[in-house]
Amino acid sequence: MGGQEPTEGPLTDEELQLAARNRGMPLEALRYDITPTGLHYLLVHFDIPEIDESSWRLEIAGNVERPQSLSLEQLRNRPSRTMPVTMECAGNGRARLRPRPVSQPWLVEAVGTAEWAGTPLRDVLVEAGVRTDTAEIVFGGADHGLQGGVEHDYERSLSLGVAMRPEVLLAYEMNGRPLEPQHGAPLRLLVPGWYGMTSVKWLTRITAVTEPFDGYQQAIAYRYQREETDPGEGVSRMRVRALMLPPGYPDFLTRRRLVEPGIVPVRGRAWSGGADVVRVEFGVDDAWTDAELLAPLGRFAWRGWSFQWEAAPGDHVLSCRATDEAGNRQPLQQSWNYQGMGNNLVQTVPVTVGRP
Ligand SMILES: Nc1nc2c(c(=O)[nH]1)N[C@H]1C(S)=C(S)[C@@H](COP(=O)(O)O)O[C@H]1N2
Ligand SMILES: [Mo]
Repeated sequence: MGGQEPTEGPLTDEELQLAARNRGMPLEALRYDITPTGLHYLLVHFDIPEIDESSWRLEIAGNVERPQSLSLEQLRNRPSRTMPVTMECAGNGRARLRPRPVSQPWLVEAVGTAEWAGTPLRDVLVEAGVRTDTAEIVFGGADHGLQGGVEHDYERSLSLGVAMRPEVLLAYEMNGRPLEPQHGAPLRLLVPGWYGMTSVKWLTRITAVTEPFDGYQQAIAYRYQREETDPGEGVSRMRVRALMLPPGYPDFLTRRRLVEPGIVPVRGRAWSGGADVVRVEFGVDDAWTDAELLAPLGRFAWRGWSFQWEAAPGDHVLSCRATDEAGNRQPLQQSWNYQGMGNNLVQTVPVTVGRP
């Protein structure tokens, strides 16, 4: 994210390496309310760190009255909360931009919904006695690497106000099981509604600071920039988006879908980090009709939708387009930015109806 010039050409070796390490959610997994853990998307910047859970501690320090050093058992003995939360990578959609920002080349599949369990961060901060002149809380991971020429641990910050929101968790379980190594074991931050980079995995340090945090993953990566020299604006909440389960069956190489003519039930999911999803439109060759919305799964989880498509023989392009309560609606044209962040351009699914 950052540091490499955008390109128009085929995938680079660097992008292919990243794509082979970091899986997306296969779109047929949109059929599940809760994404099975092995189908949830994954993004690991550096290496999965080696952590000994028996000696692991969460250190809470900085601008606090009572610094803390908490074991996993102490955290598990605190009040717990479980909730379905949809998480999406801020880079989802990047590979559809032209020119293409060079980084993890997601198309649309960097999303998943899990039942996360943990203890609310807020009470832990209150017990540590965070001082009132605190500007931000910095969350440090145990993973380490080089990005954009800068050596660092993966670290991100939140304003004190966001960190104190009741839905923000120190999460130790995903889908009823302890976190798996790739998802941040033994503990991660979970910030519902925000793009995934906020939810720091392999969490080991929480530090209250009085000045805005200027670490690499905060001040340089994850910014909406017009160009490399533009300081840009920080990426935060997930933009509104709908996805569909591609109907019919795929051609192996092109992924074009093949369906029989007649009524084809199409379903999908829609979410927004800013407000509730209130509308999904289904598009066939640029003609749009409202889809039916299903009951929400939870305040911070995606919402199902369905549409009965009358498929006429021939080649078609299907799409879906969500709108949230705040009036945000997915764009039909790309809105380009240098790092390829937050590209919620509508999904398009090429389909052949009848024998090709
Ligand atoms: N410590 C640490 N936390 C991290 C990351 C990372 O590389 N290191 N990746 C972030 C990004 S960019 C995303 S999108 C989510 C992905 O979470 P998942 O792999 O559990 O789906 O984790 C975030 N937390
Ligand atoms: Mo991400």
